[in-house]
Amino acid sequence: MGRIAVCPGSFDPITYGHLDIIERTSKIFDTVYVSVLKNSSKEGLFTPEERVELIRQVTGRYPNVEVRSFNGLLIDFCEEVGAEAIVRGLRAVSDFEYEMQLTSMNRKLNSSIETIYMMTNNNYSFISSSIVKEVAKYGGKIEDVVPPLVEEALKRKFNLL
Ligand code: COD
Repeated sequence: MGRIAVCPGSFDPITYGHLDIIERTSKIFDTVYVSVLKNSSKEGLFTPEERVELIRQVTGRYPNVEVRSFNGLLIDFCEEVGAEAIVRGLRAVSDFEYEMQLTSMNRKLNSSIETIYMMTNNNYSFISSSIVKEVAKYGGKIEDVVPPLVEEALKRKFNLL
């Protein structure tokens, strides 16, 4: 089993920014669970099942990456899979406040699970799922920010194929 980490998120849809964090985490930990939140307050473009499927396809080349969806609290999912760390990406200062709240609350709920932050890769620091969706919706070029499979799925969602 070894050392286990969880990379949690909405992943609506997965971008090269997410993928970079997942890949780097997979080099440090023995097993990485990419966990897709089901009970989100935000209405997603993709269903949790569609997001899981897209992530599975684009992470297929990493043998130690498993993709799951979860309901409820992140910390409960971490306990269930035996993870010792949550790994999150940090882009700009604007991410910091939310991440601080998330980490502090998770630590209050279970102090034995550590949260680790990875600084975004400079090439991807400007990417977010929401910006990608907006650009895709109006037919803009997104090939540099999401894998080809995700680009196709987005075009299909917006009836551009
Ligand atoms: N570069 C680097 N990292 C990036 C980039 C980028 N371009 N884009 C995104 N990331 C990172 C994010 O920082 C994050 O670490 C990860 O990728 C996923 O991003 P998102 O936006 O898909 O994920 P979020 O922020 O919507 O995820 C929120 C959670 C699902 C983690 C959170 O809502 C949660 O834990 N919910 C469960 C309920 C719970 O336990 N609540 C109490 C917690 S206080």
